[in-house]
Amino acid sequence: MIIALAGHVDHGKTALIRALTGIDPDRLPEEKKRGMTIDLGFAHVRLKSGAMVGFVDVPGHERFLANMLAGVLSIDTVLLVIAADDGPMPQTMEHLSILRLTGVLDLTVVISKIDRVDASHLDATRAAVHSVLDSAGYHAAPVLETSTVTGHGIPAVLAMIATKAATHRARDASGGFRLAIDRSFSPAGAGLVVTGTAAAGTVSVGDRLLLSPPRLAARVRGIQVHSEAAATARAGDRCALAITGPRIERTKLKRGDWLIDPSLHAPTQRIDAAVRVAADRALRHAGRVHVHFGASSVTGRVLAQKGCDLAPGEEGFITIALDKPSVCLYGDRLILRDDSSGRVVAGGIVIDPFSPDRRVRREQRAASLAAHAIADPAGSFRALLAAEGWADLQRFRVARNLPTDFAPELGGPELGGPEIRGNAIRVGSESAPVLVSAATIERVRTSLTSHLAGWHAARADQMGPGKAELLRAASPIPANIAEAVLEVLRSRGDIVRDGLAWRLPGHRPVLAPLDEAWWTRIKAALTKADLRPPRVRELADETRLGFEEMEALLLRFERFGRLVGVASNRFFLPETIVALGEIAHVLAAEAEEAGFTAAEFNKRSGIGRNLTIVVLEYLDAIGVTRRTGDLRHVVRSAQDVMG
Ligand SMILES: Nc1nc2c(ncn2[C@@H]2O[C@H](COP(=O)(O)OP(=O)(O)OP(=O)(O)O)[C@@H](O)[C@H]2O)c(=O)[nH]1
Ligand SMILES: [Mg+2]
Repeated sequence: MIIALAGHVDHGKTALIRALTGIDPDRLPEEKKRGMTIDLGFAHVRLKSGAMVGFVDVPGHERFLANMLAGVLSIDTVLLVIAADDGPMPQTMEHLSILRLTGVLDLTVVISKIDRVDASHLDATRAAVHSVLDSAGYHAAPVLETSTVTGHGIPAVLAMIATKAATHRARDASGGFRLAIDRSFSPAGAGLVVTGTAAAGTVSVGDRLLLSPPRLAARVRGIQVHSEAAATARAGDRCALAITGPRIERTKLKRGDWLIDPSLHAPTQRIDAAVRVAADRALRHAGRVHVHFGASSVTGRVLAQKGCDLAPGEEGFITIALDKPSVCLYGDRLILRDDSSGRVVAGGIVIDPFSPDRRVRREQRAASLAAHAIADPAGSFRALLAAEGWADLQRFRVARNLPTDFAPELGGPELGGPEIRGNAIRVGSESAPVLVSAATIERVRTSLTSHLAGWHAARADQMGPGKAELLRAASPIPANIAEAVLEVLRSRGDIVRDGLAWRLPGHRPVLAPLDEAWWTRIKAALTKADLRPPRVRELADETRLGFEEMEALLLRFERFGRLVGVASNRFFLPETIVALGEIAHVLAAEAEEAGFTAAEFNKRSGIGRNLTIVVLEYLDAIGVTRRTGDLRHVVRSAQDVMG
């Protein structure tokens, strides 16, 4: 169990830890000189039961509020120290507000320095303490009284801690390991050591972790839990990890960086949070803030879901655009401080570490945020799928630090394949599954079917549009999901892919009436020319159609199987090719084993030397003839090949 301290400057937090543990958490020379805590301090004590309890000492001075936040945001149990002579003071109130805004419920108050006041002053302080606890929503918090000078009350505090420790439920250690680094140092001979409170999972000596966001590989060489060597550490443990890594030793580690299981590496710059605004301040929409989570602090801009300021005490959803890639996951506590005044304006928890940056209708956005805020993972995922129409299961697993086999029951008819049971289809790869609801697939099917119907009606002579156009027609669904849905629709036969074109299953392209009229003329010209069809240029001149239009027309006829493009400048009727194949066949039969030459073919067909070469190469290419040196044999009849 870890206990964080809180309270106004000079109220006796550090002295209380010293009295409880015998350890002085103030370690900096500057702190000793000034008698004031500047940075986080740590101490621990073994209780009579054998349980180890850790303490995180924080500075009370408002100037070091960022350090205070780095110490308390991941700790569930807090001792709030209030000096008997001063009573509640501004930082008492601020710290209380921080605890309340981030949902810390387990609070114990210690009225310190009771040796400094007489009985009536103590009564007055007690009354003041109860009054602020009531107004902050902590009326049930126990209140103890101590003096570190006389030792009064110290055993009672230890007894209270022992009671808590006995009933303390160890944090669920499932999920990947996460630890927010609050200190790092390089003791002689021990490489690099980082400390922090493990937020999730377990870690063992030899494990490979990742320093995030910088994404540097690290291996755990040694572990200490509460200053004692250990083979493993788990969620909730205060630990020091000795780490090595090819690039890590030379890196200046920062407080606020994370050591995490590599599968959890996903720095983000846009997060959604459920927050409550401090009782005495408004949270400005589009205002700049310092965001504190884990042990880090980063600046950013608040975008309120409502699109306007949040009033004092109000609860709501916000998106925060962070200035730098940061690490956080669902459920991480956060505190927002106003950029200009530095005061705490709001606090809450991260509900979606990967807030999407796209425009959606406000009602849909509200439904998505409400879904993300649901604590139960399966319930949250189901709500998300219903709100958005699709949901990235792999991202959701990372966001919630869930095992890779987490797959919610979705209900409804079976659509989803082995891993997912219910009313959705899994698209994307096995390792990066995205679920698309049956409703979304139906919606995409309807819109694509009607898009294709319109397309076919407007261009009856064409097969269909390309994929890019269909993906656009499916928007606002992101392209990767639309592409996967397209595959689903194709495999179900709702739409058909033909080469690069997509069409409705019933669609067969037909020639436009004008093209049919042209066909009559061109077919006549080609039939008349018999074995030696005119070139494209000659046809164009003869019909007074432009060269390019003629070429496009002939290509269209080719697409419809009415012509065969034998060379770039000459198109043949299929029956002409069959007739030329027939000549080859006769020549081959006459030549028996020997095969026939190009000259013989030219002589027999009369199509000229140059065209003979072109035609024979074409017959080779389609597998009618086979060439060996200067001779050719027939291997298949042209009638067969041309169908
Ligand atoms: N008489 C008396 N003095 C105390 C008691 N507890 C602390 N002090 C004194 O009060 C002063 C401040 O105590 P700290 O423990 O440093 O206070 P702190 O809350 O840690 O202060 P910051 O870390 O600066 O926020 C020191 O001079 C202590 O000796 C007490 O129970 N009785
Ligand atoms: Mg102190």
